[in-house]
Amino acid sequence: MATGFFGEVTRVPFEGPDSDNPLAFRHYDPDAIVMGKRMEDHLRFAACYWHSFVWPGNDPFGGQTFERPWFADTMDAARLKADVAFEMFTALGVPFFCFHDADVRPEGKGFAENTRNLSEIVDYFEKKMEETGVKLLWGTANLFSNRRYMAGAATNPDPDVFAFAAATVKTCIDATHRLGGDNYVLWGGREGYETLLNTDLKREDSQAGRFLNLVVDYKHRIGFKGTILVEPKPQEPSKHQYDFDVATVYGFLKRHGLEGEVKVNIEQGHAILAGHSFEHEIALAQALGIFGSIDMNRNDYQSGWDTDQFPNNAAEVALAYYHILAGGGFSSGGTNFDAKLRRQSLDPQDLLIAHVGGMDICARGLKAAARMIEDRALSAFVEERYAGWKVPEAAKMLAGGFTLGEIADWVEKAGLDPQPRSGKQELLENIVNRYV
Ligand code: XLS
Ligand code: NI
Ligand code: NI
Repeated sequence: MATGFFGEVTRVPFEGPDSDNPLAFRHYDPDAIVMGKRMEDHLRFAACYWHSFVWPGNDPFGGQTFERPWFADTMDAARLKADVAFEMFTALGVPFFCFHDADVRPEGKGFAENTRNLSEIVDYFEKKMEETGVKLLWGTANLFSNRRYMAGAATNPDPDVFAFAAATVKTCIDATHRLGGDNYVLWGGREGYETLLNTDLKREDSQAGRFLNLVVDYKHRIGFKGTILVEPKPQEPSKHQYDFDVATVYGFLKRHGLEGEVKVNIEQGHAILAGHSFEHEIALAQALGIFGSIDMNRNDYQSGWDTDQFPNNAAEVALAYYHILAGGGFSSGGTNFDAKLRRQSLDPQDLLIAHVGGMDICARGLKAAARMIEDRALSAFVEERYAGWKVPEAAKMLAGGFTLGEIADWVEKAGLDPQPRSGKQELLENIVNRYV
């Protein structure tokens, strides 16, 4: 039986670009074919549980603004929350959802009760997923809200916290595995430090390396076929977080022998916090072979904080999908909205409207990106820019076939006199604007 939380709305339709219905898609048409593939299969949208159904609307100066009938720490409330969540997923037509253990089950008195509560709600999810066809993009453990994680989970100075966190992750991978999740995410919310005055960096790095190795080992033991993803973020909540950005995570994975096992979940807002663009993080992850999935939520450019807003900039989104498509698109990953309403957006329909807008912007970005790829609008120029490397001497030099001395001989003999060439940035920017 429907909860009635969203009123009459049961399914948001596609009505095309001319529609002025706020509860209709103007660009997201799941069955439209883009580069030979259905739009839904390209974008692989997921809605997250935590921001839409758990966050009370508080900020550092004010408390709860949202009043939701499921705001209570009981199993009944958890089931009502699940009912409404799946109604939202279905109304939006998102094929996937994501959750933390703490989002979906009441907080127990300790590990055993937490595990029981989680497993009870996972049973409930199994039925809901069966009924609705909604699938799990990824599961994860909340290793940052409870006070026991104040000084970190894997990187805590207290080995008992490490063990508690490891045991909790085990139960969350089990849950993800049972629900057929495509990925398992680790965001190191408290893996970092507040002050170096009390911190042993080298030890904490080895703890984090051991933790992730345990996770990967467990995945293989139970035959979980999903991808393990680490989500980089440079700060907030810690002053400094260890998984700073894609490059830092790659170094960490290499150091601990995990670069072939673990990929990244890149969040737009975290990229900005790290002083990068979203497309930089995506393109770098593609280049390093560790691109996995994205959290498609932006930050406010003025406040400089992780505000988790729904995306609304077609040009930025187009460049993100451009690099995703250029690398072959998603495999196990997808587009998760790790995004929340503004705290004044109180109405149930605001939840739908926010996702509809985000999904439409992504669809517009995807279409623009696909056309740029099909027309080779940028790639032809980039290819031509590096064409000199096809010359036999240049190819040999790159392959390690010359010493410095031999290169010097070649430069002299051939009389090389390189001339600078225009990088054409403005031209390329104008081309992108034509597609967006
Ligand atoms: C917080 C992170 C978090 C992860 C999942 O900033 O984005 O929401 O996506 O733990
Ligand atoms: Ni975030
Ligand atoms: Ni995130």
